[in-house]
Amino acid sequence: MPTRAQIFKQIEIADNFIKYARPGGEVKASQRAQRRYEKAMKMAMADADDDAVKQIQLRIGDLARSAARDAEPEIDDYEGLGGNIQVSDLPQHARDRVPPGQRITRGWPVLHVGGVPRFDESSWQLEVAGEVAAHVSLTYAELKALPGMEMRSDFHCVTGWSKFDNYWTGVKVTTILDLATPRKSATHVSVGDGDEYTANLPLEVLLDDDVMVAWAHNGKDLAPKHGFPLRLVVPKYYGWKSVKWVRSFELIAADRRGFWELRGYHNRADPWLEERYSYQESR
Ligand SMILES: Nc1nc2c(c(=O)[nH]1)N[C@H]1C(S)=C(S)[C@@H](COP(=O)(O)O)O[C@H]1N2
Ligand SMILES: [Mo]
Repeated sequence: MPTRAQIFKQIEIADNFIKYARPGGEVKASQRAQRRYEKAMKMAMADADDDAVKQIQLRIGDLARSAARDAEPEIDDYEGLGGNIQVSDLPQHARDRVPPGQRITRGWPVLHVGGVPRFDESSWQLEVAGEVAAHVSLTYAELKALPGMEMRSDFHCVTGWSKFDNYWTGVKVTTILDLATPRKSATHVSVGDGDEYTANLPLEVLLDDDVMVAWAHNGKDLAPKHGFPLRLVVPKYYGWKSVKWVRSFELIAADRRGFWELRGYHNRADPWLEERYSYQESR
């Protein structure tokens, strides 16, 4: 019987075909990915592993939709990679900052599903809704008038790259959630980009003082592909929790898996524990 790790190895290979497709090579990459997903599907079915079957189905569905959208090149625009730095070449104090299985990138990869949304300030709003005493809706000007801050943090993507020393400018998420006064019943938050991307986090994680929404990085406005006009930054977890183009915080009374969490990634996503895949959750 195939193990979950073997099934997810196939999924990882498939994902990488898509993520690292060369411009013009998207069709071939998605055919290769399709074959790997099918292989993973056979393995999952042989194991009668219903969770894995559902997760793989979602990914095959994504593949079909992105083909229908004419293979959005933004699925992977691997900009300015500038080479990786070997962990062994880092001084000891910096080595201690690299979670297991990660490598350091000099550039800043761009990673997301779908296209980059256009920013229209006149219709843009940031919503705090759900289990709150007062529904809050902020315009961009109102957001920027809140007490701001700058914070330095490291960023770790589940696909293996880490980017050190990011200076983010923005507002702490607590400042925003406080405006809405979370109800006692609120335990989790579904953070959304206003389209189909969401990530779930425990409320207490979002209330940590290293969690913020940011509009600038290293002193410059974020590029649209990195999340302008606003992105979430959750340094303690893998990058998929740091929702770009963030538009909503929905406070909920129970946990609800987000986009990647439904597709087989770990619900919590602590890079120091290498919580990459959902099959690790039962450990
Ligand atoms: N709205 C949205 N936010 C997203 C994603 C996405 O697909 N859509 N991808 C996530 C993933 S997997 C990572 S690693 C980071 C990447 O941020 P970057 O492109 O600025 O490096 O964004 C996260 N935020
Ligand atoms: Mo990621």
